[in-house]
Amino acid sequence: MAFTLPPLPYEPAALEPTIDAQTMTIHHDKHHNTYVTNLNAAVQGTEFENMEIGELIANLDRVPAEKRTAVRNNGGGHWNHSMFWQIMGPGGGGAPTGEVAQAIDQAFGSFDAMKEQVNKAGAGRFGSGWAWVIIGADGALAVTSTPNQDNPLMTGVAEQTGTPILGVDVWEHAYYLKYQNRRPDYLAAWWDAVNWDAVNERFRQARG
Ligand code: MN3
Repeated sequence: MAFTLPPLPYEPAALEPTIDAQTMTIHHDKHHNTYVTNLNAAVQGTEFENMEIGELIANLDRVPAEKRTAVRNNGGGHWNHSMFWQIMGPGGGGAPTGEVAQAIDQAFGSFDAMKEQVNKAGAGRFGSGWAWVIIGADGALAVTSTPNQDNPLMTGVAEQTGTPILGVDVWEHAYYLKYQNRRPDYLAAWWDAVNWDAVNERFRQARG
């Protein structure tokens, strides 16, 4: 069984004006699709093609050395983007809701304080990567960042290990058509697209 590209859960224009339709279409149909294609090429005919993607990227040490980089980059890309589409949505933004709102206040003092940390992590990530809010080893929310398509589930690879409940793509392909070199502007605007119901669902699932 091969990994498959999940459909965008809304129209490509649904996140405008925060993210333009052309960026969404290229990002999903081309970039994410390429990660899926390359991941499948790497794991075809191995036991790894039947693993759940989160389990696969959390166990890169089990992948043979000659395939590990391909699985790390493309498996990470597949997981990261599958999450990214889900935690955004039309009519998103505003203040966090539900249980995650309380956890944010506990960990960071306020939503604004958390946003500032995430935006700083994203703006400070040299080159391409992601900024994340994770449930860390101590069970509390924390902000971290990874290069390339690395993911906090990756042991010994990610800057900090944990379960992401939210992540923002800071590769240029995520924002360049609309924001050009202004990554901080993209990050500041991005929160208007966040689907807090979806983030709450991830938070609940991660806590078990
Ligand atoms: Mn991307």
